[in-house]
Amino acid sequence: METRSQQRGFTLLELTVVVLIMGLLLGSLMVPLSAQRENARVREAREQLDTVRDAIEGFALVNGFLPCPATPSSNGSAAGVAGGCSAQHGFVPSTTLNLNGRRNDDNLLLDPWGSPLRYSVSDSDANGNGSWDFVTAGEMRDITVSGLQPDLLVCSSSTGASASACGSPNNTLTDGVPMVLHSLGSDWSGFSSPDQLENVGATTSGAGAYPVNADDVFVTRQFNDAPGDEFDDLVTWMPPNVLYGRLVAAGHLIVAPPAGGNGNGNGGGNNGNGNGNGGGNNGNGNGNGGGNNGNGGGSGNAGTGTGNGNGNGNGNGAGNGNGNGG
Ligand SMILES: [Ca+2]
Ligand SMILES: [Ca+2]
Ligand SMILES: [Ca+2]
Repeated sequence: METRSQQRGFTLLELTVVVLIMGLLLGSLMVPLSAQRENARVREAREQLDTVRDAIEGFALVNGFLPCPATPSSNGSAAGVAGGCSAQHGFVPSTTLNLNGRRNDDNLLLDPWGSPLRYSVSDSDANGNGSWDFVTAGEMRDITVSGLQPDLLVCSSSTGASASACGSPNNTLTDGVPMVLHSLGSDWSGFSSPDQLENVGATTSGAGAYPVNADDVFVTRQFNDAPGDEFDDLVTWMPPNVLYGRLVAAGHLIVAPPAGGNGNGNGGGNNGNGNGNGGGNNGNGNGNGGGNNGNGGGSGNAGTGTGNGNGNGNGNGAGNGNGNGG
């Protein structure tokens, strides 16, 4: 007798819950095709940025420095000039990196939305010799890990940021990186939010006109499609310690300057003597030349830890000394 009540059907509440769950499931299957396509483009762009970053790292492992950005007139090649790059902010040097992919008439590698991928490098000159440290052969090795000062910054907002700082620690995503890669996303042809404008602050000269960054600061944050606060840029970068670690392993970079070296030279003639001492952090050299009117000079090379000394005596005596610190 009492078993009939246990065989009852669903209550109205239970049916309502079932219908609700089915509705949610159907709704999730009915994501508009355009949204699915857009999600696929975002995934494709992220993979593309990763591939380009790997290629740039590979270039650095072979050469010991980063490639310069391409410009609209460099046909996809790294646009280097004496002492640096023709532009700090430009485009992926896809020809130099042998990258495959769709390109435009200026031979610039395009993202899935048809806009050239942006690429920027640090123009820091920590040793003050007038050459950009990260793109000049041998500079990173001379300066060493302890002296390099990459100057590109990625912030979580443009609010409070200056041309060379994020403004506060909690607005700072990176504290100086050697390179940044960047896709303008689907709204590349028109946008107005300050955070997206921070990523493009100028127009390149040359064969085409594409906006590129104008200072050291980039922004990345959550996607948002609210007009005026919209953000769909994709920004990635190479953490300096990742780059340094791999370059050290490859023998292109050392962690700190070597200990100083000593050089001694002795010249003949009347009494020519030269002595040189090279320091690591602060190179010093001393040379002494004997003879009737001896002259001595010396120099030390910080970074390489080498010293050179030269002594000259006027009785045709000359001395040269070279020392290497290790
Ligand atoms: Ca330099
Ligand atoms: Ca955008
Ligand atoms: Ca900027």
